[in-house]
Amino acid sequence: MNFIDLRSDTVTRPSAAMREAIANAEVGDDVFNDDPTVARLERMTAELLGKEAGLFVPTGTMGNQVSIKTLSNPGDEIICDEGCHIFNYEAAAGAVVAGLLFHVVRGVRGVITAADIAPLIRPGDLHSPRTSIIALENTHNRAGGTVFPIEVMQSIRQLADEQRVMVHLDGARLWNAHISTGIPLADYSQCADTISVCYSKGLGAPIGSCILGDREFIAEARRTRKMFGGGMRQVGILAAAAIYALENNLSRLVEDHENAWYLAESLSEIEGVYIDLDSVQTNIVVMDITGAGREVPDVIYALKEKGVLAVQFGRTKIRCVTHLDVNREDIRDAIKIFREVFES
Ligand code: TLP
Repeated sequence: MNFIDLRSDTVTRPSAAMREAIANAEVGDDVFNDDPTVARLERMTAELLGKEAGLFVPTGTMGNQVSIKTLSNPGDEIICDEGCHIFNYEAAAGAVVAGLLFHVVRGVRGVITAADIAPLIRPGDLHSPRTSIIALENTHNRAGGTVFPIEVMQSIRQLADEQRVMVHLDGARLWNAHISTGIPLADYSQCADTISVCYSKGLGAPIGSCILGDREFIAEARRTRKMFGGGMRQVGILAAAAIYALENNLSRLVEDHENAWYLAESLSEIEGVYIDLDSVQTNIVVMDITGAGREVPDVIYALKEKGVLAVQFGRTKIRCVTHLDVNREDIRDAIKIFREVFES
C-alpha cells in the first residue's frame, strides 16, 4: 500500500535531483579535514546562522549531546523545559554521557522565560551543582511545533550573560520557525552560544545535522564528536544532500505549514478530537482524542489499515507531521480517512 506517512518529517526520501548531487559530490577524509563538500556545508550553515563555525554530525541527537558535553563538566546542571527533546527523547544521554543533572521547568507550549529560569541558577557555593547550560528548543516538537518567541529568547540571553551561563539551542526545526515568522535565522542564533540544526527533517536530506558556535567551541566539539564515534570519512556524499536541501527546500516549508494548518482545522471538526489550534504554528499537528473514547493504539492501527501513518504522542495523543513528500491531495485523503476512522 502507498501510505500517506505523517509520522514525522524525517521520513522523506531523497529526490532524483538530490541523489544526483550525492553522486557528484567531491569527497575526502573528513577526519583529516579533507572533505571539501563538508567544509562548504559547514561554512554555508555557519554563515546562514551568523556563527563563526559549524561541525557536521550524523544526527540531531549527536548535535545536542556533543554540544552539551562540550559546554559542561560532569555534575554540572542544565536547565530546560520538561517537554524538550534533550530531556525526553535522547535515551538519557545527557545524564549518562555528559553526566549532567537536569533541572526541568514546566513551560507553556514549550516556552520557558527568564523569570522561570533566574531563581534556578545556583549560587556558586561548595554544596551546589554548577549551573552551566540553559537549553531551549525552537520550534518545540512536543508542544506541537510551536515557535519560541524571539523576545523571550533575547531576555534569556541577557540573563545568561549576566549569570555566565551558556545557552544551547536545539534548532532541529529552526528553519520552520524562521519561515513561519520571517525572523532571520541569525537573529535566533544570536540568542544562543551553541546551536544544533537538522538537515534531515523539513529540509528533506536523508542524514545529517550541524552544530554551530564560535571557533574555539567548534574545535573542542570536533574532539567530543570523535569521542562519540562521530568522526566520519568521505561524508561529503551526505553533505552534498544537505547543501541541496538548504538550497532548494527551505522556502518551500511554507507549503508544509499551510498543509498542517489545513489538516488541523479539518480534524478539529471531528467529534471527540481536540486540537489546540493556537499551537499549530508550523508543520506539526498534535491531537488529543480523549473525547472520542478510543484508545490511541486502536486508532493508529485503524488509520494504518486505511493507508495513513501517524504516531502516538503521549497516552491520549496522536501526532501528524507534514513534509515535502506529502502534498495537498494527500492531506485531503488523510482527512477523509481520519473521518472514516472516527465516525465508524
Ligand atoms: N525528533 C524525532 C523523534 O525523536 C521524536 C521526531 O520524529 O520528531 N531535536 C528535536 C526537536 C527533534 O524533534 C529531534 C528528532 C531531534 C532533536 C533528534 O534528531 P535525530 O533523530 O536526528 O537524532
